[in-house]
Amino acid sequence: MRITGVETFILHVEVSGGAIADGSHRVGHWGAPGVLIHTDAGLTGTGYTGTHAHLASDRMIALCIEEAYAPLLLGRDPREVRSLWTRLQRHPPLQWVGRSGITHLAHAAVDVALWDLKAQAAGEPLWRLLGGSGEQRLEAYDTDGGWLDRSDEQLLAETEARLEQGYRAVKIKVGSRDERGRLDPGRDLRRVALVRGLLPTGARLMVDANGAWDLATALEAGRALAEHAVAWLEEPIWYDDLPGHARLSAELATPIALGEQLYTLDAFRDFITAGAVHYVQADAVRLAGVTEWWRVAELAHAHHLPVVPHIGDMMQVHLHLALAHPACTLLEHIPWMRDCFEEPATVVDGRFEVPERPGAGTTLREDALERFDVAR
Ligand code: 0YR
Ligand code: MG
Repeated sequence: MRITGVETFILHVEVSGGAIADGSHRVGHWGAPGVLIHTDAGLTGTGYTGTHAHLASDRMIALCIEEAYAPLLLGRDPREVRSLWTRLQRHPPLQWVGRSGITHLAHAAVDVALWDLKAQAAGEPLWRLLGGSGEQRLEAYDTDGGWLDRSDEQLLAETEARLEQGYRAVKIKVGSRDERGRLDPGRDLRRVALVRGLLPTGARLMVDANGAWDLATALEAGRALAEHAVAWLEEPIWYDDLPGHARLSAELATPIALGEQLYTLDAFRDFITAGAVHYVQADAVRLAGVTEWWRVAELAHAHHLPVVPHIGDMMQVHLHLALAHPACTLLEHIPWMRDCFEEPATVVDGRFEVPERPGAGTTLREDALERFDVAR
C-alpha cells in the first residue's frame, strides 16, 4: 500500500451553549485542523488535532502538513507508521523549527491518520489492532458542565442532568475571577460544595483550574478541596511549572492531574520522575499522535500511575486507546464534535459503547466537510 495524496481540512464546531469559559480560556468553537491521507488501496485515513478554532493558527497547522510533511509521506507505505513517526519527527530542518507547538500538532494529525489506515487495512477497530479485548466497558466522566461562565443555578441544573444521564463522575472548572479580574477561589470552593452536596455517595468530583492559579492560591484552595473529597485537582498552576506541581503533589491530600498541555514524552518523563503528577492526562493530539501517546502510557504504567487521557480529539481516537491500554479505566466526555463522525463515541449509563468500525474512529460523515470545514 502506498500513499498517493495528502489533503487538509479545518473543522470548526460550536461548543455547548455557544460559548464556554475555563480558568484560562473563553471558547466559542472547537477546532480540528486535520488531514485525509489517500492510498492506492482505495483506503483513506483521517487524522486531526484539537484547537481553540483560531483560524490563523489552524491554517499554520494545515500548511505544515501540506508543505512540510506531505513530501515525506508520498509514496510510502502508511502501515510503517512507527518508522514514519521518526522520519517526520527527526527530519533535521523540521526538528530545528519545532519539537512542540504547531509542527507537533500537525504531526499528531498525520500520525492519527496513519494509524487509522493501518487499522482499516487490518479490517479492525484500532483498539483491537492494539490488543484490547472490547469486553471492558470503559467508565466516562463528564467534563461538559461546570464552566466558569455558568451561574450557580445553571451549575446545579447541569449536575442534576448529568446524574440523570447516568454519570457517576463529573468535573467542574475552578480558577474563577471577580469583576476586577482577581482570582476568586472563594467562588470556586462554594461551587465545589454545591455540586458535592448533590452527588450521591461514591460519585466522583474532579476540579480543573486550567493553569489559572498561582502557587499560593493552589496551596491554600487545594487544602480546602480535601474537605469535599475531590478526586483530583487538574492543572492547578502554569502548565510547565514542574517544581510547583511537585510541591503541590507532595503537600496536598488531593491528587494532581495534568498532561493536556505537555507535548512530548520527555516532558512526561520529567513530571513523572519528579513525582509532580498522579493522574497522567496524555493527549494523543497534543503529543505527536498515537505513537507518542502509547509511549507515555507505557511510561506512566511502569510508574503505576493511572492514565486518564485528555481528549483534544473529542474522544474518537482516545476511546480506542483507553480500551486497549491497561493504565486506562476512565475517559473524559465532551460531545461537541459528535455530528462530524460516522461512528461518534457514545456513552450509555456512564459507560462508553465499544466501537466496531475498522479504523481509529476518525472517519468523517459525508456532510462533515460541507458543514464544518472553514478552509474551503
Ligand atoms: C477549553 N479538559 C479541559 C477546553 C478542556 C478545556 O479550554 O479546552 O477546558 O479541554 O481542560 O480537561
Ligand atoms: Mg483540563
